[in-house]
Amino acid sequence: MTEPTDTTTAFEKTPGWLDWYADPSRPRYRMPAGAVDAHCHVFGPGHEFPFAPERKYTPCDASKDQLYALRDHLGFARNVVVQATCHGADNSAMADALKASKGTARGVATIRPDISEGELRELHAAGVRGVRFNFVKRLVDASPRQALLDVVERIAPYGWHVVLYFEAPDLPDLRDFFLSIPVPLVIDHMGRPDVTKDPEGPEFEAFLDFLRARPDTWCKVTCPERLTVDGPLALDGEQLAYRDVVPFARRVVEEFPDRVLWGTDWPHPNLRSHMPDDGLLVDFIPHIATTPELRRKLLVDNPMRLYWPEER
Ligand code: 0GY
Repeated sequence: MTEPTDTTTAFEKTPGWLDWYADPSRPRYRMPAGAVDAHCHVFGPGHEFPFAPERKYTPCDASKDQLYALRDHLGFARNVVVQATCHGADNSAMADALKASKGTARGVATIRPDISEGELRELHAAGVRGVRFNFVKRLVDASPRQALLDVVERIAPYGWHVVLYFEAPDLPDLRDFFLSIPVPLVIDHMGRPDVTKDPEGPEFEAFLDFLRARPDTWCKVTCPERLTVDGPLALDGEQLAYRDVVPFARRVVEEFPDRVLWGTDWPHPNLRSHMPDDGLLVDFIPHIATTPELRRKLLVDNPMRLYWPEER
C-alpha cells in the first residue's frame, strides 16, 4: 500500500495488541465489480477521536484514509463501517469516515435510547443504516433488554436494522429476545461457532434454525481469522487459509445465498495469536462461495440491497 501505515496512537495500547498488517498481498481472487466490505472499523486516530472511557481495550490507530487505501488495494468498491466498542456510543470517528467516503461507505452505530432526534437524523444523513447490540462480555457491560428495545423504537422509523454480536453458547438464552426485535437483524461472524465442533452438529444447527425462523435476518460469513483453531494456513496438499472455518461458512452461504454478507473485519481488534494478511482473507472467499453467482450475491447484490437499496 502507498498510504501511511503509522499505527501509533495518542493512547497507550492494550499490552500485546497486534497492529493491522501493514503490507497485505494483492488477492489472487479478483472480486466482481462493486464488491462491498460489509464489516470493518476505524480506530481514532486517538488524537482526533479519543477512545471511550468505558472501553475494554485500547487499539492502535486505524484511520479512514488507511481503511480506504486498503479498500482500493484489495479491490472493494464500498465499505460498511461498524462502530467499534472502543469508541463507545461516540460515533464521530465512524461518521467522519462515512462523510469522507462520498457515498461509498455506510455505517452501523452504537446509540443510547436517549439520543436526540437531531443526532439520529445527522447519523442517517451521514450514511448510518443500523445499530449494533453487543453481547460479548469481554467487549461491553450488559445493557438492560428494555434499553435495547427502546433503541429499536427510536431507529425503526429510519428503516435501520440491528446488528447482533454474540457467541454460540449464548444463543439459547438470547434467541427469544432476538425473535422479539421488530426490525431486520444482521448477525456478526456466524454467531461465533466453535469450529472444533461438527458443522452438522446441534450447536450450529441451532444457529441455522434461528436464521430459518427469521427470514429478515442476514448473516456475515466473516472472521475466519477469529474463529479458526487451526490457524492461518493448513498445509495439506493445497494451501488453504482457515480451512477449519470453511464448512461452517459454506453451509450458511449455500442455504441462505440471498442473506449473506462478507467483510474483512479490518483492523481486526483483539486478535492475540496472529494478524491476517487481508489479501489472503480475500482469497478465502471462493472457498466458501463456490460459484460466480454465489460470490456476486455475497459481495455485491446482498450488501447493496441492505445498505444502498435506493441504488438497486
Ligand atoms: C469485531 C470483533 C471484535 C471486536 C469488536 O467492536 C469491537 O470492539 O467488534 C472482537 O473482539 O471479537 O467484529 O471486530
